[in-house]
Order: sequence, then structure tokens, then C-alpha cells
Amino acid sequence: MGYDWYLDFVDLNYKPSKTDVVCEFRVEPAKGFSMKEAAGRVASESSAGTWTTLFNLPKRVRKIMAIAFDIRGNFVKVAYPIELWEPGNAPQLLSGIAGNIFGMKALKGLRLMDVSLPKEYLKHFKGPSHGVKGIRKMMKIKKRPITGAVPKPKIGYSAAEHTKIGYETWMGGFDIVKDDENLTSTSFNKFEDRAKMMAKARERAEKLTGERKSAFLNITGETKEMIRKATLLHDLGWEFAMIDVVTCGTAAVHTLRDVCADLNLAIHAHRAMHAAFDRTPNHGMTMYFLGKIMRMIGVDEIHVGTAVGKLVGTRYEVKYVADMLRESHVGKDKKILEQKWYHIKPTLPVSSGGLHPGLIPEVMKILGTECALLVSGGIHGHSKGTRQGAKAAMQAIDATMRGISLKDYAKKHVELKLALEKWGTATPI
Ligand code: CAP
Ligand code: MG
Repeated sequence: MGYDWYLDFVDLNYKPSKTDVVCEFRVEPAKGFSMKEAAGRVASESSAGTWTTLFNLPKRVRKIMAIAFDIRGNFVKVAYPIELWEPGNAPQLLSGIAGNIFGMKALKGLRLMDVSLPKEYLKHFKGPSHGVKGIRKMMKIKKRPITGAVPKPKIGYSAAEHTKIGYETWMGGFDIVKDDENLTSTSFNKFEDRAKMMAKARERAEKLTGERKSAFLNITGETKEMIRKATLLHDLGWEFAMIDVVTCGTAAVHTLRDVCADLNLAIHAHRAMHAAFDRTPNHGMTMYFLGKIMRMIGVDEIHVGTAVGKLVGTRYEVKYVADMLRESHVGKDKKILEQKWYHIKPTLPVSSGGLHPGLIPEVMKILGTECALLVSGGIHGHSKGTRQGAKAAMQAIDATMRGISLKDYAKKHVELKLALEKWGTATPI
């Protein structure tokens, strides 16, 4: 039938070169296809191949074909020669390794698990402009997790109402007030109004507390509009811009990475829509992969989940993604694909979604202190209000950092006591 060509993309004796981009896939062949045939199709369609042998094939193609070189159970590793890739073009990488292959009839399921990016590929990306150290320096927080909250309801407040809740959040001891992912600029809460009112309120909160306070204002939108909003944030003295990186796409994030770096803004990346790709275990792509691409492009912090909160994600996944984001070299033991980050700074993992003070020790057991914790419903739902709720969450962090149980700490900290009375240590669903 002229399909034999697919097997040209499989060579189990091939040893990847230092400059190859290497992907790991979980492949489930459709009925009637062997693993080898399925693996060949993945390597072919994601690189140079088509469904049949060709009448005309430039010699060069043999050199740039991807090779499926390792098949273990359902897991397949594919090596892609560096010549396939345009320097600094993240969408092109995705169009290859995360493109047509997901729709092939010969595959029942396909999951892109990970990619190992060689120095030769990474050198065309700048990574985060601030990174973990830069953020800590900016916020003047040395050791503890950075704390933030989203005013809830997530959309519906006017700019003034939003600011009032934000002010309470800061006064309760939190560092950051974050916009929600679907709050951008609406008739009842214009971005400009919010950014300006919040800037004034932050000044007051900083004066009164003597602490550094900031906000993640959501600039998500059309790229030129994002640039305009980022510039406004800079002009108002803000330190961060928030972007929904999955819905905006890698090209826009890349553009904004450079714009924000020039404006000295760090990027807070929200991952809304990631679960459309990473939730089904046998298809799509992992959060690990997605997070890796975002660190490469240059977001300074990104959501990784909580494991113990309201959204799906196991402890193992959350920690595994967080470590990849903040370490300079992972997979040294080769149990997972090795990744050296070279010049690329670490990205701060952000844990969010259904957290409340009673869950803080658990989440810190998983993530440690090098993270940001967003506790929103879990402070605004406190029986005495937002300020006391934020105090309770800060007390829970304090207790955990000092190795004291929340139960003991609550004896002398009434805000924490009330939070524990309301939520205990329950996982919300
Ligand atoms: C958290 C949150 C975040 C989620 C996103 C929300 O609020 O603002 O969008 O955390 O999930 O709307 O759910 P709560 P993830 O603290 O009130 O749950 O961080 O996993 O991407
Ligand atoms: Mg949200």
C-alpha cells in the first residue's frame, strides 16, 4: 500500500546526538497497528513525513527525519534533528511535536509527556527576566512562600469594590492581590480604573504596614492591547503583569516576555485552559511539558496546582512540575528526560485553587517554601472577613515554617482558630 515509509522513522539502534530535541510520548496504537507502526507515524508526521512514499525526495530529508529510537511498553522516545527547528520559534516547535500527530487515526491515544531541549535549541530563548531570585528581591521576601489572593467573586466587583477587598487582603499581611483569569477590562471594572485605584491603595497599605505589596493585574487579550496595558502597569509603578498564557498562546507570551522585560515587569502566568490538554491521562500533553515551554519562553511564575485543593493533580505531579520549574538541572539519573537549563532562570511555582489555612502545612510539605501560595476563597470566606482571613493564612505559614502544629498555634491566634473551626483540614471539591 506504500505505507512502508513510516518504518523508516524507527531505528531502535539510533543514539540521539547532543543537539537533538528529544520527546517522550505515551502512544496507544489503534486496533490493528503495532507499537512500531504507531511510533513511526508519530515521528513521521511530527517531522518530515506524509502518509505515503514520495516520487520526489530531496536527499536532505534523510538528515532531518525524526527517529523513534526507544520503545518501552507504551512509551516512545523520538529524536528530532536540530535542523528541523527555526531558532526561537516556539509555535513552530508545537506545530511539530504537538501538532497533527494528535489526530492520527492509527493512534487511539497520544500523550506528549516531556521534551528535552538541548543547549543548541535553548540558546535562542531568554527565559524569565526576573526569575525566582528577582521576584523575591522585588518583594523583599527572603524565605517564606509569597502570598496572594484573588478577590472573589472572581468577576462582578467594580474597580472600587475590587480595590477595597484588595486593600483588606494586603492589610491582613498578604503580599499580592491577583486578578482572576477571566477578569480583564469590563464595563463595570475597567482595567485602567482598577490599575490606578489599586496603585493608590497599595501606597497606603505599604505605608501602614511597612511591607512591600504588589498586584497581578490581568492584561490577557490581543497582543498589541497587552503591550498597551503592560506599559500602563509600568507607568503606574507596578512590578508584575499577569497573562493567561495558554489562552493567549506561545507567540503572544514570547512577545510579551520581551516587552515586559524592557518595562522591568515580571510575568505571572495563569494556566487557564491547560486541563483541556492535560487532564485526560492517555491523550494531550502533560502540565510538565507545558510548564517547560513556558519557562523556556520566559514566564517568571506559573500555576502548578495544589494536590490538596479543589482542582485535579496528584502530589507527585505538582512537585514534579514545580521542581522542573525551579531547578537548574533535572533528570540527572536519566529516569526522566534530562534537562539542563543553562542560562535560563528558574520560574516560581504557584499553588492555587481551593486552598485555606488548614491546608497550608500539607501544601508546604509538597512544595516547600520556594513557591507562591494563592489563598482566595480561603481568606474571603473567613467568618470575620478578608483581613482576618489573610491573617489566619499568614499564621498558618508562620506555624508551618516554625514546625508548630496549626492546632497548637491556633491556641494563641484567634484568626487561625476561627479558620480551622470553619474549614478544618478538609479538601474542597
Ligand atoms: C483560585 C483561582 C485560580 C485557580 C486556578 C480560581 O481561587 O483563582 O484560578 O487556582 O487553578 O478561580 O479558582 P480559590 P490552578 O483560591 O478561591 O480556589 O492554579 O490550578 O491553575
Ligand atoms: Mg481563578
